[in-house]
Amino acid sequence: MGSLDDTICAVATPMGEGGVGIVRVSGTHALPVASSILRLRSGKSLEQIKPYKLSLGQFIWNPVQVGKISGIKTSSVLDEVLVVTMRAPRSYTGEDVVEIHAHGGPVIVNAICEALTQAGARLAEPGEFTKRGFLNGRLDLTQAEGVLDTIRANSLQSLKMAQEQLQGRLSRIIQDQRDRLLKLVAHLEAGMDFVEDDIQFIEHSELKNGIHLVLEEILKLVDSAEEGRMIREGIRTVIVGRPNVGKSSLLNAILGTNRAIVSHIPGTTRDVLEEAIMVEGVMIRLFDTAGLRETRDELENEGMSRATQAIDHADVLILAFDKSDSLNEKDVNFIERYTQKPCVMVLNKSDLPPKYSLKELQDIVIRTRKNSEGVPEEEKNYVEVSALTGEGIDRLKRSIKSLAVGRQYEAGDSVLVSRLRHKTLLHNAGAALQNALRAIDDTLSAECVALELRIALNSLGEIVGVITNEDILDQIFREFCIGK
Ligand SMILES: Nc1nc2c(ncn2[C@@H]2O[C@H](COP(=O)(O)OP(=O)(O)OP(=O)(O)O)[C@@H](O)[C@H]2O)c(=O)[nH]1
Ligand SMILES: [Mg+2]
Repeated sequence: MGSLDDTICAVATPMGEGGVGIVRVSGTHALPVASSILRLRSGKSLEQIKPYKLSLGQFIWNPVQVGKISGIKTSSVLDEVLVVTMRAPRSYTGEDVVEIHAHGGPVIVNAICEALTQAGARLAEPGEFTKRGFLNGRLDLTQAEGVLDTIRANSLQSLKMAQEQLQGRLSRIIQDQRDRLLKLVAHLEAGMDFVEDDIQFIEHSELKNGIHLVLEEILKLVDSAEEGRMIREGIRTVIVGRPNVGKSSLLNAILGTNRAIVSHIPGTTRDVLEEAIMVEGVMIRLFDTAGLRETRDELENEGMSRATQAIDHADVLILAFDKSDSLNEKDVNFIERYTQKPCVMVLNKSDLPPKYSLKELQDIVIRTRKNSEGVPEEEKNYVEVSALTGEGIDRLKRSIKSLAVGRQYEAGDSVLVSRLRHKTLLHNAGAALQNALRAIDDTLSAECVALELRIALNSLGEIVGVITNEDILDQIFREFCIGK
């Protein structure tokens, strides 16, 4: 990515027709560069107007600058615009920034960018504004990622989580743990200089206590990562069951549309169908799959192999049963195979005379799973529904959501980690701290303990970006759009 000395510009709003199109300019020369293509109604230059206040003006097509391309020979007004300046360091990038609010048409915003580049700016790369904000200390790396997650949020809960990250809740926890560790390392390393005199700057018990406290916080964050990921990406929920139990009918009933083909012929569904719904602000990604049975039908077998792949990647399974058809050996096998993941047991066709009760199914599940370490049985994980009449469908939706996303987060008192990058680095930090504790127990030298603490410190530093390199930054900012 280009140097910080350049003045950059880009269209900040999506390309296409709209009420407004915003072009952003940032850098040391942002004001003079933008001034040269604008004429303000007040007659003032951008340097003279009050920052953070909108001013009315015109975008002037200056033939000296861009006439070569357009063929227009005389100076002409191409749009009426509103302009705002933000002065360094009190701007998103930490530099002087100008925003030009024009009408939202691709020709207008592109012409403004073209004129700006003729006047000395350069087109920004994806994420370059945010990267400058990071390099100028306006936000740390987790906050920059929070910006991206805010833009990409697919549900209200994922937006809330992204905003918490942007506001620095995760950063603060990480920084607090780094500060604690830095103090411990400082004591430890001070003691290393006086090892001959047998002077200890920190007692073993105090050192261990301190490490335990940090480790506890880190493990809490690692534990939250699954839930965080599901809130960010949506809960992958796969409907599984024997043919004809009503899986596709369930998908349709949950969506409230006629999305999947339904028929009385077993083996109707072949491809995996995906649709999304929102439940209490969380996105549920629903997958309908082919019914599972033994068959020689080539296409059906392909469907089942796709179903199996979907099951492998699922966060939650909806195990669908037909309550109007007796349970048999196959259902028991089925339960054995698929209840290792969090699942909601759905007894469909509750509008028809039942062949067994919910309690009977529950007993089979408990018997089948007694030696497994699956998710504990809970009443709420069993739902009787009728895909035909819609009875029980709302309860089913809430069950899926509450199985994946805990109440703790919704109560607003815990911070969730949602990115694999953070989880991996936290995991590394935790492992180093555990090594440090072992080194103390094995009475290894202070150097060994300090080394592990330094590894943990580096991992935590990488999360917030205190420690970083160009590759990591490029990887993170590449994900952004141009103009952000
Ligand atoms: N009475 C009643 N019939 C239902 C209900 N749900 C589904 N059916 C019927 O059951 C039959 C099978 O439904 P599907 O939704 O195609 O079943 P499926 O599990 O997707 O079947 P495959 O795709 O073949 O695996 C159809 O005739 C549906 O109309 C229900 O709640 N009540
Ligand atoms: Mg089907």
